[in-house]
Amino acid sequence: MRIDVFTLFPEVFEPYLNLSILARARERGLLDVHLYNIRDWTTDKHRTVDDEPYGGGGGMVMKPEPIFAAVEDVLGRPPRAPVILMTPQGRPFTQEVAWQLSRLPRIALIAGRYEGLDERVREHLVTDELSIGDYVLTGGELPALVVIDAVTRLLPGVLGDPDAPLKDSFSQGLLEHPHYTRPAVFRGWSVPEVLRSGDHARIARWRREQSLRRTWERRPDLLARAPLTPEDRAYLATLGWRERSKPASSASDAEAPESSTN
Ligand code: 9D3
Repeated sequence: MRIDVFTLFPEVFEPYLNLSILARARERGLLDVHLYNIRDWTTDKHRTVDDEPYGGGGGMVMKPEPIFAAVEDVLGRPPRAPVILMTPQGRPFTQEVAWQLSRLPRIALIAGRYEGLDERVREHLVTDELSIGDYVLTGGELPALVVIDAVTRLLPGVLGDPDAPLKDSFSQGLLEHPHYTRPAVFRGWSVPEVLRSGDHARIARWRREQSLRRTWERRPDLLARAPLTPEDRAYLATLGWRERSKPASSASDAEAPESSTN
């Protein structure tokens, strides 16, 4: 997969892209990231990328010309791949969106700065807009890295176990069960006996129940969409969960769990 990134701060991306799984994916040719500095497409002496907003008010707005020039130079005119703008107003970036993007041969990401960019970029260049969540960052660079990271680990061959991404908690629709490693006792805190029992059926059941319990306690909104077996439902019922009718719902209208001990 090829990802072209358009940014005013390409140097922000390099250290992270050169680490661990992303570095290996790049070395192996599974991921081909190209970083472009939008400022390189300015034509004035001061390399101006922003200007005051029409209509007044504070802040600065990214000028359209260098962004159009950069993207069209690299992707053609019209661009021959999706052009995705990272913006707080975008549609939510989820694991499902990551899967969809991972199936594309090429995408372009625009990371904005300042109060935003000229609306004509959105209207006539951008094909999709993504947000990574409801909090305010100083720019689109970290969101672009988040997208690259989440998408790359889904590319065929990137992870050792080809089924690993399918087992991810968000692909399963539930939060993960607890994990333990040696030592069996640390500061007097023991690893749950079941995990050392060697009884794989019992271990699988325990993990499933922990996963269901955690999801119910922390993210009850996820349960409405998760694929649940009759056994799952029976276990959840013992925790106080009741099957709800499912409107096209959001996190805020899911029923909260009782506060509980572990
Ligand atoms: C002053 C009004 N702000 C809107 C909330 C303007 C504004 C703030 C911060 C415009 C851009 C930004 C920088 N953020 C991003 O570019 C961004 C972002 C984010 O801040 N949160 C979650 N996802 C994203 S994707 C891009």
